[in-house]
Amino acid sequence: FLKSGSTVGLTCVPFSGGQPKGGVDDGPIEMIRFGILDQIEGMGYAIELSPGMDKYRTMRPASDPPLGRLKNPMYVSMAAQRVAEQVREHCAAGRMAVTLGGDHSIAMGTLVGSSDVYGDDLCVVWVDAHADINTPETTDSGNLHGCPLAYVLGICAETPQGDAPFGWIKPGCVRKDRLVYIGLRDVDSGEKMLLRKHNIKAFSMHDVDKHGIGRVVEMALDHVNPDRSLPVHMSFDVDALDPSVAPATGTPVRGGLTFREGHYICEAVAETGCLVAVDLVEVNPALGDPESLRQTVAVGCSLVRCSLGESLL
Ligand code: Z70
Ligand code: MN
Ligand code: MN
Ligand code: MN
Repeated sequence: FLKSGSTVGLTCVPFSGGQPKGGVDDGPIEMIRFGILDQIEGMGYAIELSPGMDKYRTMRPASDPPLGRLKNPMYVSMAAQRVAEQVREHCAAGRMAVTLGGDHSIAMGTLVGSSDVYGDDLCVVWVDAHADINTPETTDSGNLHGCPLAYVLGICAETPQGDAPFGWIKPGCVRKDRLVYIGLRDVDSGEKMLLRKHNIKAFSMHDVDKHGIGRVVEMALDHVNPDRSLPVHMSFDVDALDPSVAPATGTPVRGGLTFREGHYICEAVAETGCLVAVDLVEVNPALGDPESLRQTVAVGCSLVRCSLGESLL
């Protein structure tokens, strides 16, 4: 899909409205301070940066009452809709769409953007401790970063319409049989029911222990993309990594991917040549001491570089 030596379409999304902790909105700026732009250019890519990243902070509506349990529904919807436009433009121009979050609710936008261009060929590899597939009916927390997949898969009990929050999302723009998870270990009971009901493939940390990361990535890609012929969007939540590797994140869960396992996933997906979009989300520089921050920002940048093929010889 994309030629090597091509352009990265970078979208920075300083957004924290999908969950209650401040600081995750500073994820992108900390990754830029750490040198992600120079690092990507140093690999031989040109960068086309989406304009107006400050708008994500200022577009918060004055009034945004909960919708059932859902918190900040209009803010999350508006921000994700803008992400969708920016990612769509990068994909349509044939750029590798790289999106830096921000909390994981922004993936509603990245997935709508990429699927608008690649259609239902699009495969999604979701790397996360969490399944992020709660519907408005199943969510306990009301935090929308736990819900992005429910909207794009179109599995909410009622499909939002028109100007209502999330009414702009085409339900089913991501196919259930083209989604696969790696790294799960903190899945709500309602989410487990949804995964079973919709027959969605998931490789938990148990599977990583049992088969090893090499087999797990191979099985995951075999499920969504057996001929390695379809475009792949990887959405990487840094909390998939063990908290000893990525401590500065809002919901650390012990027993996660090692440094190498996380990087292996990115390398193996890059190696297929099918990658068209990458999200790197949930880096929260406000959580923990300066060394935790540095370590987490550094690993986030490193995962992005590996996804762009840094370690391929
Ligand atoms: C829980 C919820 C979540 C990330 C926490 C947690 C979701 N299932 N996602 N941290 N990144 O609130 O829906
Ligand atoms: Mn701040
Ligand atoms: Mn998570
Ligand atoms: Mn997530």
